[in-house]
Amino acid sequence: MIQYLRQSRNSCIITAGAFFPFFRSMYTQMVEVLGGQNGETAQERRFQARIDAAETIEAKDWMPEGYRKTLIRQISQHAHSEIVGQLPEANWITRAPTLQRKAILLAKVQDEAGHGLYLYGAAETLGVSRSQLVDDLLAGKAKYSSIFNYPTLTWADMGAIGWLVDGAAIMNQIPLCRCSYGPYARAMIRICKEENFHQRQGFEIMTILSRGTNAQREMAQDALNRWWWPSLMMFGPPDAESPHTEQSKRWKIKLLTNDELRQRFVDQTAPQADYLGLQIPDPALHGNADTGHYKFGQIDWAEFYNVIKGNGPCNRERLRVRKAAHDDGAWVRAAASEYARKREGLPALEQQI
Ligand code: FAQ
Repeated sequence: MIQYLRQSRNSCIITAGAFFPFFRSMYTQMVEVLGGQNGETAQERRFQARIDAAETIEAKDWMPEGYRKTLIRQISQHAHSEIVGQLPEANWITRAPTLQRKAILLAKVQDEAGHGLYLYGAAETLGVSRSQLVDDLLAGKAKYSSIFNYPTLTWADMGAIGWLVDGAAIMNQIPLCRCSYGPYARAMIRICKEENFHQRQGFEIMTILSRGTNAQREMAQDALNRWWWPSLMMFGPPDAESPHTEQSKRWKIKLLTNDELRQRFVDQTAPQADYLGLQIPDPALHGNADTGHYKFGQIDWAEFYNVIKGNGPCNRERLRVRKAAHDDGAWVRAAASEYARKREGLPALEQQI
């Protein structure tokens, strides 16, 4: 009915507007109030035009509520992934085979904490507090990447995580450096530089193991067997089952779809496995000379949905450890707040000098 009224009113005014400029301006004002044909308001259309023109949206700009909510959801899930993602690797810091390996792994795990902080900071620009986001994570209400719910059983898992998990993360995150929301895009630039180093250190661990003793080669193959399929799941459900992709692409919060990124990852990684002399655990995997892409087998989506519902091998353990770390850090947060409070009472440093 509303649509009918709009159409008949519009056709009437357009005819009159052709003769009288006054009617035309009145018509424009009406559209501002009534919204576009697909129910978008004029403000929303102007916003979409900015996105289409590749303008960057900043925190103080007007944005549709759905855009804000989608960003908060995605950025906070991403931040949680970085923080929870520290746990599987931290498990190996004390057991790294050499002092050098320990130092590298420690630096990597610290980098992940930094990534979490940049991302919580980017989410805060959208009007949500970090403590609220962290509470949601600890209460089990917020998602984080499925990949971090798998156990790290051997040292080769540190290689497989760097090579595959960081490799998948970079594949997904490089396009995000050009996403429409400025604070997120800028955080991603720095994160991607560090992820690149993470991926290389993982590939180097796999190279050393795959050229080592039989036992080391077997350990590397076993890690690849366990991490391959979960790494493909990191990109999210198939496009046909992804409720958010279409709108997120329109808003340029996502630049490529889940399936497009997954395909790029397989195309990049399969030759790397050949170089290592390791076998990707997928009998259906083969290069297709006509398309220039690798075809790969069926992903077990039932496993993916089970993991994101909280029933993966380590979901409960990850949240328990994260919560314990948060509780143990309460005195640090209290001390930092007290320090900040005391400093607020002091004149700025420049004035003191
Ligand atoms: N795990 O409609 P879509 C890293 C959820 S960082 C869990 O396709 P969307 C660094 C999704 O949230 C890794 N949940 O959703 C590192 C949604 O649930 P909701 C994290 C998943 O948002 C390395 C529902 O399924 N990276 O690894 C997953 O358009 C090593 C429907 O899905 C990012 O977060 C999943 N894998 O696309 C750290 C990158 N996939 O909210 C330590 C930014 C989907 O409706 C060590 N995020 N879901 O309840 C993104 O690009 C997107 O959010 C996707 C999902 C692609 C992850």
